Amino acid sequence: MTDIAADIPVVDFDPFSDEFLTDPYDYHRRMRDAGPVVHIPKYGILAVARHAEVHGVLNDWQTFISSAGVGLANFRTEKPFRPPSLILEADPPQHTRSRTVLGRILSPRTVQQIRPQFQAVAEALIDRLVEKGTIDGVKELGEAYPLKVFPDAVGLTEDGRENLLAYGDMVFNAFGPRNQLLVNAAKRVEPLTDWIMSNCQRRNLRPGGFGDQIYQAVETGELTETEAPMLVRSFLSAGVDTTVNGIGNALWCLANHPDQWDKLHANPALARQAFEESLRFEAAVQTFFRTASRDCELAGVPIRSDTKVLTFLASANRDPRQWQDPDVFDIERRATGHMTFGSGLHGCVGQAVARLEGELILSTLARRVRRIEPLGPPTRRLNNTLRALASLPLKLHAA
Ligand code: HEM
Ligand code: OVM
Repeated sequence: MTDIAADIPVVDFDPFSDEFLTDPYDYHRRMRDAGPVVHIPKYGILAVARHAEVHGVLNDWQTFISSAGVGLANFRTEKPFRPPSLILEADPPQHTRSRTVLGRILSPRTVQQIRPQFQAVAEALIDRLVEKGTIDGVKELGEAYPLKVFPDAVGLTEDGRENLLAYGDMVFNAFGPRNQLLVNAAKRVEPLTDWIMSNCQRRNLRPGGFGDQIYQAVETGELTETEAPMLVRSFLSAGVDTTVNGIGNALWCLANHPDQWDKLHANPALARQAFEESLRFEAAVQTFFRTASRDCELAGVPIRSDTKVLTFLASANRDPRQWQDPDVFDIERRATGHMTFGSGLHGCVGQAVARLEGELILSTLARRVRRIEPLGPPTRRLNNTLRALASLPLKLHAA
């Protein structure tokens, strides 16, 4: 642990406790109001919860690095639970090598190409669910859709795809402390590691898919043989649980704000904006860490080299210093500038794919469903990083 100046405002709660994770918003407000940088003694870390400082930290990658890990663990002193990601947990120049390839594979042109297929699956799935009427919005829509379209696009075989959910749950829990959430997730995922790594091998990836395209970068000399499977692993780690919860949270927002649903139903062209506002309002990814690479200052606050800094993306999204009426869910507001995809060098490389999935689910629902009725309260799935639902009982009223 590094020494932290005594005059930095202290907040004495645990951002990875069940109470905090269940309902973080009041804690977020207290952190924002305490100061631009706060001290969380429980973990010997600093944190930023205002939009300006979250943005500032994420856009200064030389001072606030990722290669010491973007979770609580400091890779300089603690062994990572798995070999570090070559993109997420890397700084330039390694980051640049990886990002160039993944950025090209997930380019706007690719997204245009996959759109018809992603749309057809959304329509077939939603037709079936509307006919059924009563559904679990998490299992049957939030999970079912990404679990079909994303592995198809990567080029995975059919069997075992549900393993991606448990793996993602583990990866995102592992950014937090070794609490009970992580211990439980680790137990579930232990038998799946072999499946994951074997699905990162070229022989198991359909020619032409995102996974195979990573291996094509080995042929051109951009990547090495050992880098390729590790970057496929990044897709399998980051590409499913994120959109599952992005879609699940959007359904939850819309089911609970019938006036906003009515607007979307009247004008399905608002689907993209509605998904963006849901990402702001209920951020699927709540937090990421950085590590100070040198003694520095942030908003006038001195920070020692090697200090872990926790960025509260979800809190930046509701900072009244940045947003008008931040606690109002309004699908017609300009929600861009939210921090749910991060910002700067590491800003989500998959965000165009994520937006495509969200848009297609919401526009298809808007056209086929008159009303989304919540049937009782949802249940939460607590995760150290993700804002996730376990179930969301809904009745879909056909249009
Ligand atoms: C990076 C969120 C979907 C792949 C990130 C970061 C965030 C994020 C916050 C930045 C991490 C940091 O700064 O340390 C989300 C959310 C998603 C989503 C909320 C869905 C709603 C996806 C998808 C893919 C993906 C669909 C894959 C196709 C990645 C990768 C990185 C990343 C590989 C690392 C980028 C880098 O370090 O340069 N994502 N993501 N994400 N995301 Fe996403
Ligand atoms: C990766 C990775 C894992 C989890 C999340 C993520 C949000 C990336 O393995 O590169 O981005």
